[in-house]
Amino acid sequence: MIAAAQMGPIARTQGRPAVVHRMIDLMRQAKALGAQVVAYPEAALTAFFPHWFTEDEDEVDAWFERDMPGPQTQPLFDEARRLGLGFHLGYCELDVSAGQKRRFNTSILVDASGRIIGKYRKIHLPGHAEHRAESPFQNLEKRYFEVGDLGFGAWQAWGGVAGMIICNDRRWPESYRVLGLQGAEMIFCGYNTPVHHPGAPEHDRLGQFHNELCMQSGAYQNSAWVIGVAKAGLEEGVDMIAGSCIIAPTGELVARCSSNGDEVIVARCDLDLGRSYRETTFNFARHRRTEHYHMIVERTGATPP
Ligand code: ING
Repeated sequence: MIAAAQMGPIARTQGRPAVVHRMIDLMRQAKALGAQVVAYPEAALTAFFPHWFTEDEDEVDAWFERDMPGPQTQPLFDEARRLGLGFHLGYCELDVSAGQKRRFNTSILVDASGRIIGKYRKIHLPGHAEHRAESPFQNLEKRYFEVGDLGFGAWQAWGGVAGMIICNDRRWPESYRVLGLQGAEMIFCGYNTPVHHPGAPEHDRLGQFHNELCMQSGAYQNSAWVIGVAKAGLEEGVDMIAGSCIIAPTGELVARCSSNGDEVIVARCDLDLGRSYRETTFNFARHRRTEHYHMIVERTGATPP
């Protein structure tokens, strides 16, 4: 059984101990519902600070974790071990090595003993690097994070193969395919997705539809379970979609949150369901013809490419 632990807004003033307390409560609910694994959202420990502009480096760094687990996140690892639960966690990673600071939008998989099984650093950073004063809110991931340098990894976990993507990654088919080519059977994806897209307000009405469309297609086309977990609700003036869901390799959405706050959903994720598709319809070795996937671009007329 896999649980998705959707989280409601985290105020800028809400410290990590209070957030971890909420997360432990969700973990206990997941355990009570029979879960082996619980998945938390992207940037689950703090407000999603890329939604506002600051030039103060110390203020930016305060949103990051230098150690994982650190003193304020250790209680989460301890409770997971006590309950015998594995978990997925999205957080903002400050990596200081050789005197250099590197900042990533990161997620990890942790087993029931508290060991970190695998780490992923977000590759598709949406938004912009410069302050857009005219916008009702920012998306400054290109300013605050480096592009992930670990690739898309897959690890043996919970009786199968597990991988991670983060938020905007879920909109790009390559993210799932690179994991599918590694035989990923469970793909964990946290997200912080505003309802309103300042650059394209006409897209707003389709926010939930696109959220499900991209994860359902990724799941089906790669014969994997996809667990999408939102940080949802009105957070520091930015309304974010909820709709956390668990999607089967069939592409069917088998569980979905009905609130936009802290809420746990679970599904019995039978990995044989994915194998059924991987051995037939999506038997990559038998059916994919990568040698024929070349592109021919013929430009006619004066318009340059
Ligand atoms: N957020 C959003 C996401 O990809 C976005 C940004 C929203 C991009 C809607 C395009 C359309 O869900 C993050 N944090 O990636």
